Amino acid sequence: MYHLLKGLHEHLTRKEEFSVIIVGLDGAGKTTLLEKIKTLYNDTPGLSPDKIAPTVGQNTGTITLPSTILQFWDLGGQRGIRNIWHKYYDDCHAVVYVIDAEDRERLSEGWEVFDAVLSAPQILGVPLLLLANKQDSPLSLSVEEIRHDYEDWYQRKLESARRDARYGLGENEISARRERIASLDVMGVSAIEGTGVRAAVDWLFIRVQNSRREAQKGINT
Ligand SMILES: Nc1nc2c(ncn2[C@@H]2O[C@H](COP(=O)(O)OP(=O)(O)OP(=O)(O)O)[C@@H](O)[C@H]2O)c(=O)[nH]1
Ligand SMILES: [Mg+2]
Repeated sequence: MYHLLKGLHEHLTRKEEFSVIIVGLDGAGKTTLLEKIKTLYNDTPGLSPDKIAPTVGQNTGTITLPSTILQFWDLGGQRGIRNIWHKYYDDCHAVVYVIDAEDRERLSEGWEVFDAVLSAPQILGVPLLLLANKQDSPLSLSVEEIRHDYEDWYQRKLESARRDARYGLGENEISARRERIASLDVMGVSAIEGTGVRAAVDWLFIRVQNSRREAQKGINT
């Protein structure tokens, strides 16, 4: 009887685990964000910003929410390390792309890399959140400006692809991409100050739960 009750209790209190990858250019603030998430949600605080060095490889962190464990994988963003990101795509339940909203000179590079993430087939149906980081800086673009900048960049890319038919995108790919852009959620955060970070984690929590339900519906129908 004890074992039966213990098993039942374990079943009822079992927490589901979801993996979230955090990607973006080097210097975007991914590790600062992860450490802030740890500080906000765990008893043991994460590293303070002055202790954070550029990431070579990955950092991980786990937080516990009602009936859910979110495991974060913060992947290094330097050019030479980006080619390992795809190894994490198959097993992730959500993707966070961090853009440095303060660094106008690197926005195009940031969109180039974002575009490659968006078009990875393994994460087509996976919730994707774009975070415009460094909102504490008066030089940063706002969420609206970041969204427009990305849309402008994408239009320019489409136009140059049309001019050069060799690199043209298929119509199906264009419309799939358009849908994804239209439904893209963009949120503003300051990883240093923590502003907007709880809202971003709430978004992830809701979206991983929903996509799990969608997947279950798919299995049951
Ligand atoms: N003003 C401001 N600076 C930030 C913020 N978040 C990060 N930074 C700074 O941006 C720099 C890079 O931060 P990291 O967290 O190391 O960036 P990263 O994306 O992990 O970089 P890689 O590990 O190289 O991929 C550091 O100097 C941080 O202090 C923020 O919200 N506001
Ligand atoms: Mg880092």
